[in-house]
Amino acid sequence: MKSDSSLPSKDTTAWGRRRFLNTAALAGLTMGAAACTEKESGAANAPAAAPAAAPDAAHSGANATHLKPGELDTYYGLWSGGHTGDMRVLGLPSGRELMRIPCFVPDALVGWGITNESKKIMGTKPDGSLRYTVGDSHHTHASYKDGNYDGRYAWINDKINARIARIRLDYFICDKITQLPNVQGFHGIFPDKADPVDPAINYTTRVFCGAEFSIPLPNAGLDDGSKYRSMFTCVDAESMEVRWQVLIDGNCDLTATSYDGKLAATNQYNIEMGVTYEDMMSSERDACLFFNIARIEAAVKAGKFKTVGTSKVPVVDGTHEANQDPTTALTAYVSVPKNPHGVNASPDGKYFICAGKLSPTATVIDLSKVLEWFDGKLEKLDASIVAEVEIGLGPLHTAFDGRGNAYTTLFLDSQVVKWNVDAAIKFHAGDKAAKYVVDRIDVQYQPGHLNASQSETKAADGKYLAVGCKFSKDRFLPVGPLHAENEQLIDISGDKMVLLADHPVRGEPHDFIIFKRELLQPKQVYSLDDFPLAIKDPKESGVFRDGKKVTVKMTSQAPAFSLREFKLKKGDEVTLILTNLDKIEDLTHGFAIPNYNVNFIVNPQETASVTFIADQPGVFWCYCTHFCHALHLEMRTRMIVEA
Ligand code: K7E
Ligand code: CUA
Ligand code: CA
Repeated sequence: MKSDSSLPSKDTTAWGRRRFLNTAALAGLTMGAAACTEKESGAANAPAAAPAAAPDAAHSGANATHLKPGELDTYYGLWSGGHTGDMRVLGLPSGRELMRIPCFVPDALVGWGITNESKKIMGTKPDGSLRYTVGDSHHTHASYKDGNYDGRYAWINDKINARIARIRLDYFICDKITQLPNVQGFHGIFPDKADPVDPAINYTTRVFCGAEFSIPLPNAGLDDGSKYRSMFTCVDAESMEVRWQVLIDGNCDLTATSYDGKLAATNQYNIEMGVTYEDMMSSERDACLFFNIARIEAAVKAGKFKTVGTSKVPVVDGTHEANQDPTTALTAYVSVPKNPHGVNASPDGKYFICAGKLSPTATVIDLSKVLEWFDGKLEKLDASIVAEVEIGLGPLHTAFDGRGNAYTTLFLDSQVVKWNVDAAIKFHAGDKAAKYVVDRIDVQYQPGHLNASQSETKAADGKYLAVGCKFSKDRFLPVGPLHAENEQLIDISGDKMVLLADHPVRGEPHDFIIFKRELLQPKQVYSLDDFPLAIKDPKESGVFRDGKKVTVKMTSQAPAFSLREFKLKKGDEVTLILTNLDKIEDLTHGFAIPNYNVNFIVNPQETASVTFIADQPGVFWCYCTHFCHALHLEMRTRMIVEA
């Protein structure tokens, strides 16, 4: 057993608290059935030995976080927003939140879920109201070209309603949302990085989605849990239509893709296909399930699929039974220890790494060997496992520095462990002198996701590592029972990890990516032509009546709307279209209608519209809600609804 007892142990208060948390977490989360308990771990597993970073050690890393006023960050971070169902844009290393891009849940600042344009993207019921107003976003990843981000798109999942949203990274807006058919608990998401067949397509054209929960197919309320199934879904990156699905044994969780486009994978924690947590952890090993993308698409092309329920999406058979012959198999189930969590692709393109969660291990799978198996040249699929090493308690997610080191969160240990992949492979191969654990750092507390700058690209640069801690406990001023979570930034440029900063974050921190700012070229002013309803000249403004249907056309130019008032009749169905004719960067106007539940913004050269029934007679001062001018408060128009 690997031991890194060379690292100093210090019985600080933080250390004591960590022990307490571990015991509680183990008791509460795994009912003592995890591979080991805290007590045993000291003897049986790599001991968690690093002292907490002393407060005075903060900011002493080579990479500072503090930016002077006016200084710009050097990295963008795209963060999944958790329950607010949005994507957060951060500047790093400062950790400043720059933007929230609403996707799945209405947003009162921009009028997301209020304007007709955003409602169309979010999806409505027949009566025009929003189909969903809750979301739970976990994972976000961006489009690739040549193994690095190309700044076109990012995608984000909604676990509650199985929706995938696409963000345009030129305007930082959500432009499409697709609900996946016949799945629940859509969790992992990852774009491909190349086409498996056509080498000219060295960029993202597919997005893979893993469904965590199994359900009856079709979902007709079957109670027999053994018949529930889960599927792996491929969405077209451009059209956002669902291309195909794979029926599998077990479930999906996180998702990873290879740099050559040939393989995608999902970790599976429920190969038992259990419906209770005891069932789900009854097996000592679960799996990392690989998908042979070229073969799946050939099968779809050859018509070797069925459909489920009312969905027309082709579903191919990826079950064990149908994929016994490696040379025709669409899927390959590599065995990994008990209830693994994240699966991450190393930046050298060689490995997928599964974190053990209920096993204190990380499993390194050699992708070239998985491909050999698909070619019929590797007898045992599990021979693709080139390392399975103990790293600490509750491993969840892994990031990379581009120098051969992996960084894995240890949920139960409240640590990040830095380990060397090559040394782990050597150790696994029998070289017991190979020291693969390089460093450990305490984090505060119970970390889930982590990611390093450029970690999931070929250009991993090993500078910053951010960690999403699920608990903040004593790190911030108390604000009642609901605590902020704690996102921490760590300098990984040297041999030792150095904690740089704590940032409170509204729940629930999950996945994020960090990349160089040069990779994005955001546009700051829209083009009028982007909007079919644009009112290009203030002279086109007015009230246009067609029976009870009324269209109000208006423009904004600081500090005035083009209409000083507009008259409606009670009961009119009103569509109000507003174009912001201001062309200046940062000159946004808002439009609120009192008592009508309307508020939205129009950015420079943007057009937005709202539709409502003028059901309350009276005078309503519609006003600009976005400070735009010295006469911002005077920027109003009267909506007069005649009884
Ligand atoms: Cu990506 Cu948080 Cu949904 Cu792991 S999950 S922590
Ligand atoms: Cu326009 Cu304030
Ligand atoms: Ca299991």
